[in-house]
Amino acid sequence: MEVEEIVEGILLGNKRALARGITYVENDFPEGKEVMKRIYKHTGRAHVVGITGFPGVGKSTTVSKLTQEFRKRGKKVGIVAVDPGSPFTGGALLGDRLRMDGLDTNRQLWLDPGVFFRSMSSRGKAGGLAAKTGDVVRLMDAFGFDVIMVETVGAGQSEVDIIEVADTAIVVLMPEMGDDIQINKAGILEIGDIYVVNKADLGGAEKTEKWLKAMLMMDQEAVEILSKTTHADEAAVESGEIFARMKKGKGWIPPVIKTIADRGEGIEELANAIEEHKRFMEESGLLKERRARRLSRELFDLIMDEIKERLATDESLGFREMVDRVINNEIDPHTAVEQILKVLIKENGV
Ligand SMILES: Nc1nc2c(ncn2[C@@H]2O[C@H](COP(=O)(O)OP(=O)(O)OP(=O)(O)O)[C@@H](O)[C@H]2O)c(=O)[nH]1
Ligand SMILES: [Mg+2]
Repeated sequence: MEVEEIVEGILLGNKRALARGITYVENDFPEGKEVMKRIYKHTGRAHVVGITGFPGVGKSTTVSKLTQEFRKRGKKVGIVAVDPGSPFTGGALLGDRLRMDGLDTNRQLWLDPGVFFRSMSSRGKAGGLAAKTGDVVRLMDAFGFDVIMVETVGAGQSEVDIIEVADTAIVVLMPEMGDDIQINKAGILEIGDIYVVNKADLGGAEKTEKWLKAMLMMDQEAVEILSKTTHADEAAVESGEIFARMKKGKGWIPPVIKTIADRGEGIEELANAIEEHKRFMEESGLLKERRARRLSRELFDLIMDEIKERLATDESLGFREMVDRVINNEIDPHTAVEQILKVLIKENGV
């Protein structure tokens, strides 16, 4: 398929073109970059939802049920699963999960023009994975999905990066994970816009819920609001009403939602919370802000990558010679950098 055909196909809602475009991007084909350039102005409409959490907590099950819920609400849903399914946790591949839930990835799913699923392996591409995921999301966005969900295992930095492609970040936990310091270490308490305590049928969900709420309350803004409430508000804290009140203030206090994903319990409430967060982000102007921050970081990374690539491949820039001169104490690193930058800038006639 030619670039032109792929771009037109994507804009017309042709899934084969979309799949091909994703393959090009995933494999770093030059055509991938070309496709990305041309579809860019058709992006920015979809709401991107990231779903992360430790292996086996029920992310795929949640994504699958949310897909059904959003379809009921008339929304078209694109799904990206990054490194889905860890065999040791009993986690199923997201594709299998969708199939089990009646959203057959091979038949029904392909017949339903409103759903598209794609998985990406994270093996061997730790560095560029977040950028690639971002591009795949953009292709789906240009295609016309209303909601794009990205599932990723939240256990390290690259996953935290991936969650940053999201307009709404959901962290899925399960009971008895509450006091686990791993959660703090993974930075998970900073990234969530919505928290889900799944597997509520296992018991102990309330404890985890309370712990989470307490941790999330430590947010400075929340402390301020709380300091103005009296002890008579304790009941309001318990019932969650105080959170609703806080949300009406400046900030967003991440709600904590209990679910039993495999039975679909709590999924409607979760979908509501996602829509509520979307509204909040739009109305407060924070969506624009978040996206702007993301884009400036992306541009910065792309520029750095390009410079590194040029220094490594374009011998006329004299990077290797400069390294040798530094090794031989002929020149200091700072002066070397200044001289290389001069060459780089001159080369482009700036
Ligand atoms: N008891 C119980 N089990 C659940 C619930 N939701 C999902 N599970 C089960 O938990 C296991 C893992 O579910 P997945 O949805 O594959 O979890 P995951 O987080 O996507 O797993 P990875 O992708 O491997 O990290 C499966 O056996 C599910 O059937 C729930 O609410 N309660
Ligand atoms: Mg999964």
